[in-house]
Amino acid sequence: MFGLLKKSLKESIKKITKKAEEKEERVEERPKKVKEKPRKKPKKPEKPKKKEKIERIEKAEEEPEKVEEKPEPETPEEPEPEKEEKRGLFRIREKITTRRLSGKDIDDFFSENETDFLKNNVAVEVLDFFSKNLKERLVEKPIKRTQASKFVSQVFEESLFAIVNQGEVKLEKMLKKKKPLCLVFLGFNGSGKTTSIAKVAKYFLKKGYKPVIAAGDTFRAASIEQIEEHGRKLGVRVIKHQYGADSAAVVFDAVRFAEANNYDIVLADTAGRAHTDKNLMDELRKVVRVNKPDLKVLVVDSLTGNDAVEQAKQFHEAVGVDAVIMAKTDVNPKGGSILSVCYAIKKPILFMGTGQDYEDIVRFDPKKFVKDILS
Ligand SMILES: Nc1nc2c(ncn2[C@@H]2O[C@H](COP(=O)(O)OP(=O)(O)OP(=O)(O)O)[C@@H](O)[C@H]2O)c(=O)[nH]1
Ligand SMILES: [Mg+2]
Repeated sequence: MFGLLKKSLKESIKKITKKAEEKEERVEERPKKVKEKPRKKPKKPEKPKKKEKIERIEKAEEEPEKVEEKPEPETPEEPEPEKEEKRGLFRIREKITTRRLSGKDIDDFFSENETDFLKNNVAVEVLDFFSKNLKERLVEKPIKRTQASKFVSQVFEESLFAIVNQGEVKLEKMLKKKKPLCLVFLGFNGSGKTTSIAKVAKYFLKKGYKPVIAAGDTFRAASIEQIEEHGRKLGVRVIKHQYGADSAAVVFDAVRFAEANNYDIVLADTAGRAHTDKNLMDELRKVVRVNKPDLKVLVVDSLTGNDAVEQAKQFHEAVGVDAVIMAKTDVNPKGGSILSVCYAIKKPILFMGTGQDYEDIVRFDPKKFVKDILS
């Protein structure tokens, strides 16, 4: 999975590490801290005890010509100049050899490798963020000679994480609070909506929840039969109307059915549409307006390439996407569209589709994803 992106990132880490290693060495000498002995506090002159005091007063009265001697306060110990000298002699100096990258180094790297990233569907705005992030963390930072590769890898990991970590959808927590939950699946033609619904239904069945499917695609020929077939195979109830019926009404009926029959979750299919198709986008707005779904899930075909970002932005603008499913990641060696889509609309990836079987779906874990593409 994402072989090309992995390769590109691995090479990038190597190139930046090499840039750092080629830099002139800087030797910083830091005196090792010498633990100084605490200086002796000057002793306070001892207070004469009460009894002594009275005796002295009495004595003084007897011998008035004698002046009472004040006890000499002890003076603090002056540091001997000899000791100071010794401390200097034994001062251990720690040598650290470091390199520092400049802003130009990072700019040069990006202008040399931009095409490679773009070819892997990493969007320009993601590259800009990435470059800014690398600069903030790498430029003029002392990089220890022996640890350059580790340091650069770590900075890459943190920067990629910042791109894909766009929050989390806590499905199980949501299910505890509200039943039935209503999830509407939307997206471009053929992106993988219907298949993803079947996979998500299986995912919930395995967790012991009761899902019901709404056959909300009343537009495309054979779409109702397709989803009914999934329902039959999975043993999941499908609520349907006729072709050409109002999609919003199908979803509405499915929610009422789920409420009346104690179902946990409604998974609503919708017709595939281009974000440029005004009528179909209006129909989608109506589905959302009437049913107020708990999650509007955009299904993106990860093979779409750079157009995926534009699709995501347009759907988000039209109905407000809450989460994304990236389908067909198993057949996509590029992988950049994952970074690009979640960064473009700042929404979390809920699942990744990893094949054509019902089991081929995984929850998206940003930390694991970053570790995987850097491994
Ligand atoms: N390899 C692979 N194929 C997938 C995946 N998800 C969906 N597909 C395939 O993609 C094709 C389209 O899937 P659908 O689920 O019908 O897509 P859709 O978005 O519902 O399509 P429309 O309703 O026509 O807009 C089918 O052949 C699926 O088997 C996936 O994660 N991996
Ligand atoms: Mg479909």
